[in-house]
Amino acid sequence: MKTFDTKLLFAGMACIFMCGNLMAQDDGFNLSAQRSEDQNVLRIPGEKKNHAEWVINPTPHKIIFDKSGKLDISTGLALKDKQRKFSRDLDFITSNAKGAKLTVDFGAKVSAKEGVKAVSGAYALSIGKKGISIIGYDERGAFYGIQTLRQLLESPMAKEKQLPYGEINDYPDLADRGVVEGFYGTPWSHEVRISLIDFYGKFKMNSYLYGPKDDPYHSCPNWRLPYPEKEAENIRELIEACRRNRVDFVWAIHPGQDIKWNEEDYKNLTNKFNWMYDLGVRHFAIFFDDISGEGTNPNKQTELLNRLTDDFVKAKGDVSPLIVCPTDYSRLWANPTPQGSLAIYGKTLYPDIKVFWTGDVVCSDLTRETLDFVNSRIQRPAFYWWNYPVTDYARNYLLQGPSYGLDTSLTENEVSGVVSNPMEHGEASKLALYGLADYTWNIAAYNPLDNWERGLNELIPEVKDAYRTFAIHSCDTETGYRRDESWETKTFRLSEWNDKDAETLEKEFKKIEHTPSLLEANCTNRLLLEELRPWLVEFEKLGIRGKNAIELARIYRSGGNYALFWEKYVENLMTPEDRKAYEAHKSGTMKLQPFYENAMDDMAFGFLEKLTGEIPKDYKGISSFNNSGTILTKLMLDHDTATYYTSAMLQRPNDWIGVDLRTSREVSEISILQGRNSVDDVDYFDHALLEYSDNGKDWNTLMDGMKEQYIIHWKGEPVKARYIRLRRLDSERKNYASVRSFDVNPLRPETLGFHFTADDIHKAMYMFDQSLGTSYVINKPISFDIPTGTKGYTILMNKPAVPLTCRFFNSKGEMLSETTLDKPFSIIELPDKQVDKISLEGSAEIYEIIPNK
Ligand code: 14T
Repeated sequence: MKTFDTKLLFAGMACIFMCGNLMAQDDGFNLSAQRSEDQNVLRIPGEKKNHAEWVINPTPHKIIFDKSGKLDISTGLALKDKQRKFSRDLDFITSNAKGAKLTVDFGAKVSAKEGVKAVSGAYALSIGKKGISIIGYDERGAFYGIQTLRQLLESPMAKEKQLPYGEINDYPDLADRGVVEGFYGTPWSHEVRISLIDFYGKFKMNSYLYGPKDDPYHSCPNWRLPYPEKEAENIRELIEACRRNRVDFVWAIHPGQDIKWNEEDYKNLTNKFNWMYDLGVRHFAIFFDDISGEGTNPNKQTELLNRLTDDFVKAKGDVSPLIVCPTDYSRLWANPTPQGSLAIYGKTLYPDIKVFWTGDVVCSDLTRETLDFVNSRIQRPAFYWWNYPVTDYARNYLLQGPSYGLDTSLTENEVSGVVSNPMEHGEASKLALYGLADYTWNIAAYNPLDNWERGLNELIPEVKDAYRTFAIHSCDTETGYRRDESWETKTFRLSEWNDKDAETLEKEFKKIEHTPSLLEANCTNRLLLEELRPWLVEFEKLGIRGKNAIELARIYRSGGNYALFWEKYVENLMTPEDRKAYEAHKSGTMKLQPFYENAMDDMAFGFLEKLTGEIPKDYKGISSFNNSGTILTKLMLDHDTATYYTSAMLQRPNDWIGVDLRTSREVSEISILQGRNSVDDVDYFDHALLEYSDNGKDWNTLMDGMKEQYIIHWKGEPVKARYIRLRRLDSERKNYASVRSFDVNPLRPETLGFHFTADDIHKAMYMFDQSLGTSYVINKPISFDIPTGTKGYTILMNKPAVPLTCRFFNSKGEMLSETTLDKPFSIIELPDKQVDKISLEGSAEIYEIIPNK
């Protein structure tokens, strides 16, 4: 499998003229940082409805039930399948020649009589004295009528096997509705693909575009070669599954990275198309996304598509018009001028060829504005490629939120169709697809929140509530295409504590803790459960630590028992392994984890303040970017230069990144590491100013006009400041901004004021830094001199793996006595004799050694 990052290079190339800089790094360079998803989190429109009567997805255009009578179907139905097409589709019905009649028919003529709209997929369904009739405009329409009937029979109102008399008249708003398997990463398994195709049919989606980036026979290097027999057989089966579900199987080719515009490659392409035709493919697409070089030439692209239309599509006679994804598929880097490729497409491409568009950025909302932009250039309504719920750029998230961000005033005049590009987790993508199916069918009636509620019930009816709990807290991407999350949960800072809110939140955390086992025990969709599992494991842990944080806050607030508080506090900290595991499968990033982090930090801060009587020395990251309220800023304060805070959005004039020292302090030294490295990174302010402020309003300059400086160091006459920041000055640069470390008054062993020894004194000094955000793991003995006036020490550590032996020495180096420390909260009282030095031996993680005066 190719990895996303290397593949992404091409997309980055495409955006060079937009980003205005060359990306110098190649090895392992993460191009996803070039993306520009805007960081606004919009609320979810719509509201939950009461579905006591019926649930039909997608929402029908016209549905009327009358109270004049009911049709009894308890004895079964007598089927009249006039054109003998649907026997396999009606297996949900008990057949009985003496039961009420069920007629199924289709065709332009019969359907016109019933007032059915003349578009593919339209149908009328009526229930009356004479039985049930389903009339489709075409076969697909009748099939959809059957889907509606099935859902009606599963609805609450059919419980007693009595259907009220009524009429449904229904049709799709858009001609193309469905899915593009277009992501980077492990392509879907055959089993999941089949399960998804059944899902498309059930919910009236009619397009499945096959284009997984990591299928070598779709893309480079093997696009010229026929599929090996096993893969070919699978494709035949997919086509058959699509046929059963009246879905168009569209096979896409991605030849652009190494295509030569010569006769030989033209032949290679038609050969491949012919092989695919022989497997049964009748719908074709060509993707020119994420490529560089010769292949991007729009004149050659359109020439190829037109020629293929003449020589292949028209020659075959039963092949649909082609679909193309241009290299300029997003406004982010599309050349808007009349010379740009979109305009060239508009001028030269045959009008029936459909053209993809992803919106203003790669993952973005479907808006009228973005369609106005593209349609006026390509001279046709665009085919929208919605990059949701795809997570190939953020694989540690599972997107389980509502499908929203789709303008409900659009029509087929602006958008010819919409397909979703899902996650590599196909089953877990169904929730989002349930929404897209609804939107594309009945745009004006689309209610994202209600659709989501219904979708949960469709996917895991056995334990809908548990799935809901998981899903509502697993929506956002943190820095990608932002989605609202945990919208029913109220979190708070410790300073805003009230018992009622705390109890409610505690209940939610408990619910979260129990959600995974409920799903494991009850969810019957094995494939779905397998996809969710790694996230469920982390979700349970999140529930536990959140619940514990609240319990801990009660102890903290009661103020008394320091030892108990500290013991429980360290127990509830995440270890580096915990963090790594959570990082790989994240949920609750918008509210729950930040609650945990903030609550733990706030308590640590307050606790240390109580113990020392001084304001602790740790500080907070702040910035002009709207992710600065999150815990991401911690990554520049963790004394680990491998991790960094990133704006995750393009830098703009006057953007800044800095710290809040929580109180006014004397500042005499500042050390900043910008960028993700100091060699050739692009994510930094290449023209910057260092400034400070005591009130957050009036700023004074410390260093001005710094150009292309990753490493920033200031040392000088102390200034009084609470806020320090690095501000962007005029620059052409439009990348993200990242900071690896932002150190104010950096601590040094020699400035601590006493002598100490340890195997790594640069890390060991964090035992004396008046911050609980840092710690040191001792396995080898350490020792430190005791400043005069010290009466003893409080040691804050985790439960020692090997109890610490604490030895006291006099100035001659003679040992006076020793004692054992085995509690996380340990107090050392100095013996009466003249003690000069202490040594500690054992094994523990020490957060802080606090002198008691
Ligand atoms: F074809 C396009 F419409 C498209 O969206 N192409 C890719 C797609 O395969 C991928 O799944 C999607 C989401 O990550 O984004 C496109 O790929 C990109 C785009 C970038 F801006 C990959 C890296 C980028 F930096």
